[in-house]
Amino acid sequence: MLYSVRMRSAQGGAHEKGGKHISGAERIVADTALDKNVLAMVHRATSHSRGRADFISIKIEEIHRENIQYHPLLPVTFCEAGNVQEGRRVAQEELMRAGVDKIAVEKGFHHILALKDSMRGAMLLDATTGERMDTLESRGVRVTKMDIEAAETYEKTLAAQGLVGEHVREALVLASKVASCQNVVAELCWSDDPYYVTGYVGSKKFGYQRIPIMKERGNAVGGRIFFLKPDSDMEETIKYLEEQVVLIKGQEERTYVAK
Ligand code: WAQ
Ligand code: MG
Repeated sequence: MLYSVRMRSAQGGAHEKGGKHISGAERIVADTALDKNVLAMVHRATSHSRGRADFISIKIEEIHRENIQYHPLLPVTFCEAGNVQEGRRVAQEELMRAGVDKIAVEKGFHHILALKDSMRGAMLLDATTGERMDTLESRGVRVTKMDIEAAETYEKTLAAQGLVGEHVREALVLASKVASCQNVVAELCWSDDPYYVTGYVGSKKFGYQRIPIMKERGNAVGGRIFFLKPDSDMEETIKYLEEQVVLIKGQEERTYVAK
């Protein structure tokens, strides 16, 4: 039996009561691994670099196999950047190459850089104008109900590329689900963990473009933007991102290229 397990944690009370977002996690796990995963999430919320959570919500739902969609893992490209400015320039170029208009890219950066504190989800922006399309304000859209199909092989393949740790493990799966959404043109992300400065641009066209530095160390504001085709149906898009169960199939035979 499979379960979707998701966690969100905050400090100063629940998110909806104004608490500060600390961390979140989403997994699909076998019943035999449920307790282990739930414990790991509790541990994560109470010992996070963004602070100790005093509110933790964990939701566990059984998954029915007939509702699962399978999508491919995005290939990873390693981009080069020596400082924040270079990293952001690379990200801007990659977003435009993936089909996001310049004005929307600029507004996208502005949206993240204007945040006083991180959101718990992502902003949905029109890829041609940069206008916000969702109405979820500081909550944003939280992508859930996804995981990698074969975790052990995946983690080994990542490790062989020097990609270790939860951040990349989870971000690549999330980016693969997001890229599988028909209405998504590209994604921009960097972490809200103060000491994790790596980010990426994701798209179905060009995969996961990993950018080594997107913000200064110590900065606890990060974010995610999904750039959408202009006429995207909001209800359908949000439903896919938040509700559709997706398992990502690893592609061990893929070559990983340095750029
Ligand atoms: N759905 C939508 N947005 C999310 C989700 C989610 N499930 N999880 C996080 N976010 C948003 C939210 O606004 C966070 O503040 C922001 O993204 C950053 O989240 O080495 O760690 O979990 O290749 O801190 C990318 C690079 C790491 C990994 C990203 O994001 C690598 C990361 P974090
Ligand atoms: Mg984080």
